[in-house]
Amino acid sequence: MAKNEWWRGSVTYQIYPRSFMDSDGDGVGDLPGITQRLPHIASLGVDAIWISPVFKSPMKDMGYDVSDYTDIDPSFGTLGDFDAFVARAHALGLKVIIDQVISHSSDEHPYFKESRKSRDNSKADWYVWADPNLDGTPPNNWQAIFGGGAWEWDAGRRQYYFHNFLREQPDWNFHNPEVQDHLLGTMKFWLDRGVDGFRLDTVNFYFHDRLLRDNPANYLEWSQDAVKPYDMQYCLYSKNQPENLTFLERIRALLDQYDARATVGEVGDAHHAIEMMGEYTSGKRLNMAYSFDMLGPDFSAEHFRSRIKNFFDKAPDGWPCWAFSNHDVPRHVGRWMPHAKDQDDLARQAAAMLLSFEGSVCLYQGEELGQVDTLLEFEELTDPQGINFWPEATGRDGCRTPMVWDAGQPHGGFSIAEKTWLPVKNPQLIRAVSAQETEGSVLSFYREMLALRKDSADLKLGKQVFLDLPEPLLGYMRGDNTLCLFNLSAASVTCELPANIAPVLQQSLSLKGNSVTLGANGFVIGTHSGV
Ligand code: TEU
Repeated sequence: MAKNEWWRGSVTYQIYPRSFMDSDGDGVGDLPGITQRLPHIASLGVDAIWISPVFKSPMKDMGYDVSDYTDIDPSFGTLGDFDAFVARAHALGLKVIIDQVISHSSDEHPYFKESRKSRDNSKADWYVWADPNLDGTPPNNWQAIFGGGAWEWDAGRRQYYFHNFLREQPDWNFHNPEVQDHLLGTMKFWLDRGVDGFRLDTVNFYFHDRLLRDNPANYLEWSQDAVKPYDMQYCLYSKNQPENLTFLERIRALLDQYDARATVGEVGDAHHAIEMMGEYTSGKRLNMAYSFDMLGPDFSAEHFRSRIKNFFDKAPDGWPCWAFSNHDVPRHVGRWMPHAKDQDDLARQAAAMLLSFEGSVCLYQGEELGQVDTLLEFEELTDPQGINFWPEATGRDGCRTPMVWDAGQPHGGFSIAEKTWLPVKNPQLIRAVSAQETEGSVLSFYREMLALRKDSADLKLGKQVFLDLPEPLLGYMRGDNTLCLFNLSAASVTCELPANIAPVLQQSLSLKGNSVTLGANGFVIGTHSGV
C-alpha cells in the first residue's frame, strides 16, 4: 500500500461538533472544546477524524445549510480555532476530514440571495430555477427528503427553485460549469489550509435531470423488480444522474494535486446504493463511499454478508467505508437490541464485527461507550426532520445529544451552561467516559479491537472470504490466517470448524476441539490455519 493511501483500511471517528465539548458555556459544543478533548480520540487508536460541518450557517439543518464555505460559524469559533484544532490533531497523529456540503447551500448564501433577485443577474443560473406549469403548479413531481414538494415558489423571480432538502437549502445547479469551478475552489481553500480530506455530503444528489422529467411514481417497485436493477438507479430524475461521474473525476484530480488527501462520499437515499458506492469509488473518482445499508434495522448474517460480497464482486477496485451509526440514524445498539440480551455485549459484538470488515470504517462519537439514543419529548426536538415527521418518526436528535465525559458533573461534563442545546439525560450518564475507564468496559474493548486491527495485516487489508454457515452465524476469514465468527442472536449456537482456532478476542465462547459454542452475541476472532 502506497504511503499516500493511508485511508485504505483506516478507521475514522466522527465528531458532531455541537455535541462534543462546549468550552465557552453557551450550551453548544465548539472547536476549542474539541481540541481540548482530542486526547480521548487519540487514546482509542483511530487514524482520522471526520468533523460534521462547522462553517457559517443559519443552522436550519444544523450546519448542513452553509452560508459561507470558507469561514467558521461564530458558535463554533474562528478560523484561528480551526487551525489550532487541526494542528493539535496532527500532533496527535490524527488526520482531519471536513464535511463538504456542496449539493446545496443555505438560502442565506450571498450567491443565492443574488440569484433570486432577477432572471438575468450574474448568478441567475447558479441554482435550479424553473417556470411554473400553466396552472401555476411546480414544474414536476419531485419531492423533498424532509417532507413536501421539492420546489419553492419565489414571488420575486416568479419562478420555482429546487431543493432536495429544506426550502432553506436550495440546490446548486451543477450543470453550470462555473458552479462546479466555484465549489472546487472552496475545497481548494481547505486543502491549502492543511485538511487531509473531505466527507462529501449527499454525493449522489449533485446533478438533477436537465429536462426536469417527473420521477416515476412507482419507482420503488419498478427498481426492485427490474431485470437489471442497477440501471434503474438513474431513473430517479431528481438525483443519481450519470453526469456526476465526470464531476467526481474533477474532485479527484484536484485532490491528486496534493499529497495523501482522501474523500469519503455519502450515497444517500438510493435503492442500489452498494452498487453506486462501487461505481463512485472505481477508477479515478472518490477514494471511499458509504451508504445507509448498514445504518438500518437489519441485523442478520445474510444482510452483512450480501452487502459486503456484493460490493467487492461488483467493484473489485472500489473501496467502501462501513459504519453502523452516525448523526442521521438511531444509534446501532438501540436499533439492534431486539437481537441481544445485554446492551454492552451487543456493543462489543458490533465493534468486533465492524472493525473486522474489509474496507475502511467510520465510528460515531459515543458508540465507543455503548450508547443508545436519548429519549426526547416533542418540545425538546430541534431537527426539522423530527419535527416534520412527528410522531411517525422521531428524527435525528436522539443520536445527537451531547457526549458524556464525567457522570459526576452537570450535563455529564459537556458544558457549564444552565441549559444545553439538547439535554443530557440519565441513562446516558451511566456510560460516561469516566465510568468506562475500567477493564472489561465497552470503551476498553474498542481500544483493544482497534489495536488488534492496527497490528494485523489480515484485519486491516486482508481479503474477506465468507464461510458457508447457517443463520445466525456470520463467519469469515480475513487474509490467510484470521478467522472471525459471530453469533447474531440472543440464543446460544454451536458449530464445527474445519480446524482449531486460537482465540485472540472473544465473548461468550466455549471451545472443545474444533467445536465452538457461542452464547448470546458471542464471538471469536482468532488465528486459524486455512479453511
Ligand atoms: O444526509 C443525506 C441523507 O440522505 C439523509 O437525509 C438521510 O436520508 C436521512 O438523514 C436519514 O434519516 C446528509 C447529512 O448527513 C444530513 O445530516 C443532512 O441533513 C442532509 O445530508 C442534508 O444536507
